[in-house]
Amino acid sequence: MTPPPTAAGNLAARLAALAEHRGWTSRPAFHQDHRTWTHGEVHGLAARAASVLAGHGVRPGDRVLLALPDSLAWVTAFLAVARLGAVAVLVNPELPPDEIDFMAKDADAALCVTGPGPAERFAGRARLGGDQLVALTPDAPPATDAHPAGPRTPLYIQYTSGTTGPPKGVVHGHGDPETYHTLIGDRLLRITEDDVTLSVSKLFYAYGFGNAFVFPLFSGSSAVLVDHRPNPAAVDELVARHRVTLLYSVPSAYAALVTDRASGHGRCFASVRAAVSAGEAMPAELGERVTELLGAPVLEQIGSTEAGHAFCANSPAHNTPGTVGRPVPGFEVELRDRAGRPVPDGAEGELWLRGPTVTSGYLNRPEETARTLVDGWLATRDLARREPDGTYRHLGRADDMEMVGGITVSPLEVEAVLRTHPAVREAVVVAVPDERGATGLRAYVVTATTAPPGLEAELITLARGALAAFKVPRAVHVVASLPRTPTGKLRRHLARHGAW
Ligand code: 3SK
Repeated sequence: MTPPPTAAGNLAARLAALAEHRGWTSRPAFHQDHRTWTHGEVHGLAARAASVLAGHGVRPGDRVLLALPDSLAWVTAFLAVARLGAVAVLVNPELPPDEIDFMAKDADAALCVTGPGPAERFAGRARLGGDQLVALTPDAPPATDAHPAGPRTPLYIQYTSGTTGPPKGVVHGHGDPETYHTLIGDRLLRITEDDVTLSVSKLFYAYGFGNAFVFPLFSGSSAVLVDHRPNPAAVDELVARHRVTLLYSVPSAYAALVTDRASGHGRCFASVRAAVSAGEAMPAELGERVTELLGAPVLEQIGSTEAGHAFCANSPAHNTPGTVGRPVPGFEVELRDRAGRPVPDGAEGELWLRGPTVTSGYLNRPEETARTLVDGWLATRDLARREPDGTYRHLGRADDMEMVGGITVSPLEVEAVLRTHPAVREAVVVAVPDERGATGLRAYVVTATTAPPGLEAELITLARGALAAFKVPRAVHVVASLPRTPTGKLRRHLARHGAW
């Protein structure tokens, strides 16, 4: 039975009490730009920031949009919203204004806490600058009473974009962060007070939020915050400066790190004890190169905004490279065919799951919710195969498949072949119609260094030697970068339209 709402069930109150109880108040919690804030300072500032937000009219149940770069302002604003019993709407601050406006309207935000920008943005809603919040906080009185909350009381909303349609707001409750910290941060990753985290994925996103906000606050450890996406040289420098022990990133960023190191800019990664990878499958040869570079295991996992955090994961104790590991204990995973029937081990199927942190649904989207949450099971729309040892291999998204001449082709297979060429760092393959309307494959590749002359023809020859004729790209284009989400997932629909 769900426990009744109490102030102790409020996430902000729970974290502040935990820090006191475990004696973490003078231990580091967040580092940014040569400054460090302790757990005690963070919770103290958050209680004061709650008074500032209350003074700006925020009441329990209100939605407060946070469109801020990763920073102490982000952390204190989130905890302040939670303390007031309001709901934080986590938004990528780098999105174009009309996309942020859409979310402000969809969530009916009572207040938008934002970075600098023209006042007319945010759909004409009340707005508070992150820098104003920081300036007002130290002189505000601490809001001592936290609003009562139960595990399912809405706490935050993250937007997820599918390949079609507008982004959907995914709702999570006050109990979810502690649950995925217990299941993943504590039991699988064994995070201790001495760990130092660097997450390339940002706080507004499910992966970054768990890695660099939830796990450090629930474990008494610390995280390095970076207000931009760090390039390989910045990752080197931050790891060395803060003696980072847990690096969380995505395959494309690991590929850049490996390539950059190869060109001689590397520093010392001796402090890193594990490199977690999510967002998409890590090609096996890249995983080996990352392990060699960092001297630490690469732990692949898969999760989703709807699931809260990871639902299948490797751990330092049980790591099977090339797979996303086993279901996180507490989660059940099933592979089903298109008709909803279970598929046997070794066969490809769509991944369904149920578990304690799965969302209760999408904001304002009852039909999407009913399509995605069926009889308590979440349709992830990821394709996977279960190996005889119980690990899962991620085979891409169900909607990633391409059709060529009426035949379904997995672009991942073609991309893996192209990536075996030493000059290729990343590749995406999409089906595009030619001037006659006949569909053929087109590859876009990013090279590790300047593209050698004749690379396009070489890659087509390479594909001919390794693949059936209908899987060979008709054309290869060298590009500077691939279309990706801020967290590194490929935006195949943009590649299909050749526009990014
Ligand atoms: O993108 C993922 O696979 C992921 C992994 C861990 C936590 C959250 C997410 C979205």
